[in-house]
Amino acid sequence: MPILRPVAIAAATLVLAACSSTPEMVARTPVGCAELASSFASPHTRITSVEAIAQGVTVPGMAQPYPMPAHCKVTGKMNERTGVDGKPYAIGFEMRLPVQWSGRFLLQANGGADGVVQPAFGNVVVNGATTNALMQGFAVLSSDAGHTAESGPAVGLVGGNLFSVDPQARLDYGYQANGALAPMAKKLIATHYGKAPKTSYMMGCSNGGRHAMVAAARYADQFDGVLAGNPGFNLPKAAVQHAWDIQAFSAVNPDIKAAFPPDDMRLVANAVLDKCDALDGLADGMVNNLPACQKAFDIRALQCKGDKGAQCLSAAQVTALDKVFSGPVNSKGDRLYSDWPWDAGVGASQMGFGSWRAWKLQGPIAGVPIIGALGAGSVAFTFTTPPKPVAGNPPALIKSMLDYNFDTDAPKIYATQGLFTESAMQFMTPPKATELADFKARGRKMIVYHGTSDPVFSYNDTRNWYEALNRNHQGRAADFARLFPVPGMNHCQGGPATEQFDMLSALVDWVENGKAPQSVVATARTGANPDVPANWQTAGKPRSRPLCAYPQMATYQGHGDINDAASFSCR
Ligand SMILES: [Ca+2]
Repeated sequence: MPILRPVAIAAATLVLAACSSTPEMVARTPVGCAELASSFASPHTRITSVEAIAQGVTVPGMAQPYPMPAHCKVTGKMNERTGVDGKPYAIGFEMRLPVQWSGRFLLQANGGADGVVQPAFGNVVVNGATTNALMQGFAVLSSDAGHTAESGPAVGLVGGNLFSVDPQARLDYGYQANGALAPMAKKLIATHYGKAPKTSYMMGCSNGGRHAMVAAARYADQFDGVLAGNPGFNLPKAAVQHAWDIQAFSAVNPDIKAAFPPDDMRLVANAVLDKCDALDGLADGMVNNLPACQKAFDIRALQCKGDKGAQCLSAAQVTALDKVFSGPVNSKGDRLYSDWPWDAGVGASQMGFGSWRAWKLQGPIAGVPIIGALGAGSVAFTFTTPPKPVAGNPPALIKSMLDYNFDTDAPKIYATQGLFTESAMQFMTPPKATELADFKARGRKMIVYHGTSDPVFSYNDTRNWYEALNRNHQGRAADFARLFPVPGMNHCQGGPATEQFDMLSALVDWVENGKAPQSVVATARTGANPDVPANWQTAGKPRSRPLCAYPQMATYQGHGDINDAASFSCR
């Protein structure tokens, strides 16, 4: 079937003369959904299915069963090959192309160890989203980042990381999959709609936030705007912290979940509120003045004078938390990752994949903290060079963390060997992240948000990155990059927080209308998020707050409903 009719070629030539678009991105005769399977051609790319989906599909996890608009769903594979382990590899992807297209493209970066093509709806928050990119008319792409997660009893809890014995799969996971996907997706858009996207975006949280920051550093030519949530931009270093935490908690009790029962972590959270809540001018259960809080709060004040009781912590518990929040060091005292802020969200115990408790102390799988399951597997297979395989059962994973040596094992995140030509720090982290010279020169825009009670990636690490970026740009980083701390939020979701927001629209407004965001209104999922206190509402309307661009913070104006964002300003 011909893709280009003569008249279309003439039109394409005219467009080529008028602008600098690459030949494959110029206007063409649109190719319908059904025809894409046979008509779309791109190097090393195979379309495996196309499906026209009628309006009305709903997406799990959203605040309501919003109907998705009619769209064309395309699935495919890029760069199919056999790995050094003899297994088949490819960059699996899915693209959803709405009938009513806004002219925008979004690369939805997924999280965790990737390995699954999550549906390409472009949800802007993990849970309770009230909108998504597909609803807003974006063409959305999602991928598995170049490998397929393995499952089953034989691989246990490390199936998501087995890909890492293959050097190319590591590079794809780190950055190369997105580098291959973006131009292909734009070509697919140009084929289907007859014109290239007018603007392109990348969005993700957690490891997806890392993907987004890596794209800002490596692929500034591809994306006009980047939205990075709770970004694991130093993921291998954060993984070293996993071992540090497991060792600290195990010193209190070898059964980590028993080291800090939920009541003890709530005690810590309440003590933080006692010292810090009012420092921002309003005792409302939220710590907006995080810097002042760090000076005011001292975990040692919680230590029992005598026996352990309900209102104090044992000496071993205080030592462990102090160690965890100070961050890992080697025997010379060199800092191996970051310190962490004391905040009101550390008592969050929602047993999903976002909460402080689930990551650090007691996860949803076999009661093992996620840092000891997913985290230990990543350390062993993905961030250590050469890989140091570990069995996928909880005792073996925990033991690998207990045996981890901060003098001899931690340096392996910087190691290369043989076919592994890039270290974990090289393939996972954004190069020259505190410079972003190309990104800025091209006029790109970036929004980063980060829950201040994130248990996986320290908010302090992100704040320090932003401070360094700001120094390197003579105090004017805000011209192109802004950081929005989310008080109390845990890992991309959850916690006693207003964690329902649409940063994507704010980013679009900045990129396309030049309107730099000072604040973004966020809402608490009162009633739906169990970490949100019941009184965070007024007459049934849930609490809202402005999220403020760092270093500003939401400040009560002294009058008006304390559950209404309109009573606050960013100062
Ligand atoms: Ca407060």
